[in-house]
Amino acid sequence: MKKTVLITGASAGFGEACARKYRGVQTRLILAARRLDKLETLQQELSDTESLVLQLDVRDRKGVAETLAGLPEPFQNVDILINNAGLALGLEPAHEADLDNWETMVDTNIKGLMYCTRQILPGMVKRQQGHIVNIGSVAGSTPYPGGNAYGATKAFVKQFSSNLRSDLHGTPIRVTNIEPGLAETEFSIVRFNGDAERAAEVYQGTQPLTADDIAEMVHWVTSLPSHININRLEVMPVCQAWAPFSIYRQKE
Ligand code: NDP
Ligand code: 8X3
Repeated sequence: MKKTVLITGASAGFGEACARKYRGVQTRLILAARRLDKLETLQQELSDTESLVLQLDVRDRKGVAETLAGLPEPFQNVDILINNAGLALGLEPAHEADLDNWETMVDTNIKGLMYCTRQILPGMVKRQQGHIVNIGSVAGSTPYPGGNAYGATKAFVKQFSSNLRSDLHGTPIRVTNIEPGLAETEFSIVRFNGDAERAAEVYQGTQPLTADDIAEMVHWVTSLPSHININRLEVMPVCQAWAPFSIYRQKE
């Protein structure tokens, strides 16, 4: 039976790679993001797959509710929701960070994810079928300088995912939080406000994860036998590990 897969943030990075991964006759794709031109180009590339593009800003509560409530046939029954839309803005320490950036990250990574989930979940419960895959981050568990509000939004995603599982206990609906580390996408270009040179430095001399790597994992967790729920999947490239504790020492 065909599965309907809704991907937020399908215009780039992980979301775009997920669309390619789910491509095929067994899938009906719903591709959502703000950049319609990118979605339409992707839709053309995936013309052998039934698909619908949605210009959607996940921060727009009313827009999300109306758009997702009004999905046309045969896209109404979402089987897999990939809550991927998200971003980091800035890397300044908290006392210098731009409060607007913090608000945008909260609005997108937390509130947008809640809006989409709240709209899609009742149908899944009614049909007793579904899988929600949230894209968290290692930043939701591991602090790093400048990660302040971004990491906190991903900590929300981690705990929200676990709490969804608690609420859905007794139903067959699955919830997974995928928590990637260093991965090269448009992520750092967005984080550094379009500064491609600074973004490139983040990955210099490394072999980061790719968007395809993450798509592979998203597809894997949703393809497992229905009695298996991967709760959290933390993944880093081999070149990345945790920092030691930083001890500040007073000068003699
Ligand atoms: P990209 O910048 O490549 O892609 C982000 C996607 O999110 C784009 O499609 C963008 O589309 C969409 N998006 C952003 N804001 C909104 C919005 N308000 N409404 C709808 N869509 C939006 O980054 P990644 O693919 O790397 O990021 C995807 C997710 O993975 C994010 O949640 C990110 O936090 C997370 N992540 C990324 C890691 C990395 O190192 N790359 C590691 C860990 C987690 P558009 O601009 O067209 O709206
Ligand atoms: C993205 C990974 O380490 O840049 O979530 O925060 S990191």
